[in-house]
Amino acid sequence: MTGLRLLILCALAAAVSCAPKEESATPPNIVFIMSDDHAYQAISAYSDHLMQTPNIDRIAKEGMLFTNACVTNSICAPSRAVILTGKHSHLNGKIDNKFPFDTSNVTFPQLLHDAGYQTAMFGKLHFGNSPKGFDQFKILPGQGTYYNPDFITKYDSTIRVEGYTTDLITDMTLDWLEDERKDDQPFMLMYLHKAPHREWLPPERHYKEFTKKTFPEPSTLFDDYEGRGRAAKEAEMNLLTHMNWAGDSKIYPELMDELGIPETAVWDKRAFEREVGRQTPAQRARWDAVYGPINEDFKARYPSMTQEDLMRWRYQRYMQDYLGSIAAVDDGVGRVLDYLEENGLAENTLVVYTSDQGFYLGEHGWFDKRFIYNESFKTPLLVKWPGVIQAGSKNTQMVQNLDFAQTLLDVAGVAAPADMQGTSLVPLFKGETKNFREAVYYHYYEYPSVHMVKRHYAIVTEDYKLVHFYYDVDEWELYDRKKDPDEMLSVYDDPAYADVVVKLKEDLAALRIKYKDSEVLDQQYIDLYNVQN
Ligand code: SGN
Ligand code: CA
Repeated sequence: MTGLRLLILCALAAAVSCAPKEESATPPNIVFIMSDDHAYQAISAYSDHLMQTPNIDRIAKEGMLFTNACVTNSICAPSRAVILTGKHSHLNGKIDNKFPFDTSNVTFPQLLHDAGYQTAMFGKLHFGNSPKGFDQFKILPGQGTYYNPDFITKYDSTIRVEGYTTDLITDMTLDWLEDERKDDQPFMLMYLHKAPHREWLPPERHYKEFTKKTFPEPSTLFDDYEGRGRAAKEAEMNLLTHMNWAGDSKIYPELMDELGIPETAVWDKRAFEREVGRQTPAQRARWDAVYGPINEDFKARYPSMTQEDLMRWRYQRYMQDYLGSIAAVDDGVGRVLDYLEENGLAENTLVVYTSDQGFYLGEHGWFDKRFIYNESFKTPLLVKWPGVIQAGSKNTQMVQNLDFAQTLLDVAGVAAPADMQGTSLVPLFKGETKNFREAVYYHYYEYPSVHMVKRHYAIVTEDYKLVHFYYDVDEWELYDRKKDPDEMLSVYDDPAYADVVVKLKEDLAALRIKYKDSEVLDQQYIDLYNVQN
């Protein structure tokens, strides 16, 4: 071999061995997309019986669909606190929507920022304080509104922007990518929708379309809550009896008076004004052109409607608005994915789509969340990461929102603090199939409060769910997840399950120790809650 040939070969070998090194030396960008109250039942990658979500589905087509992702505490701000801190609610302190978030918690965006990531957040945070570790943010105050919303900006001013919230959050996200993103830094972007949170208000293009549709009813719409304990019976989230007429079903307050329909909650009509009343006269006229005839039709039918008819009507009204507001989220996700592709960013960007928790779409006759029962315990999770996650893959492991912080730190090559309590999902992204974990721990606190879902903690395995409701009850429930996927019958007192109960109680006690939860903490949070309320 001549000297020259040897030189060329060496240079080639060096180039080849260098190539992967160089790639792994460029940390991937992260786009974390989260919506608020988006049920997995309303994502066509999971099931298309209600609607099509072609853009959200793209993430699963090009990446991985998690079919058993769940939360640790099914409510908005606590879920967000778990996601940011990688710690259960009882340790990060944000046990419910009312407690302020303790900003001395270390969050994963702060760590990514310290490690050289450019960071930005747009949309709903719901903490009562601004996020730390962000180069840029525009967030909705509290729950935010759908039409002509206010935003809190990084520089503490509040701006009011005309338009539809979901589209505005998307515009802000795209503007940041276009105008502020730096080429020489990886970025971590949190794109956080308010939709489809109550009161479920779609943009004009979608309310026109969705108010004409009829949706299949869930088999448990007329659940009578027999077979379970007091918690399910006493919860206040039934479509027929607890949904607001004006605020939720969009019956005009004047028509309620005319028909003699009382407010469901004392803030029923106020909720309508708060949202619908925010529109400009021109927006309102277009809204009335669609919702006016719905009110007329209801007025004509109401006198002859049975309770069953009313339940069915309210379910359809609910789905039309809820799913219509998701259609706009899907449009926005499509615009962001297109931007990444068109600007050469898609290849080195990990994209997550999730929700802060699941939601009831009429299952058990309910709306809202909070319970550990499936529809609110599970949450959508779709992740794409070109070159790492195999396109079109599915994962059935019990992963939790508790895992997100460590996962995203791992993706970026940043060490996670030892006191974070989740586990990185990166091995799962790479195709690891061995059992990820045996059981997950769950703890819900916000009671007594809106919807009246009792405090409970639980252990969930592939096969069972063992739940302890406490505070003003002391009741246990056990569900056989394989035999009773709709969770209609607690088998806690069934002698056939006596051994299962014993074993799961031991495992639950061990999980409480592992995650540093305890009866002492339960009581402390009850005392604190009572002081606050
Ligand atoms: C509001 C809603 C409730 C909802 C909570 C918490 N009522 O109070 O239905 O459970 O927020 O939601 S509303 O008519 O005022 O919207 S969360 O997503 O913030 O946890
Ligand atoms: Ca929520």
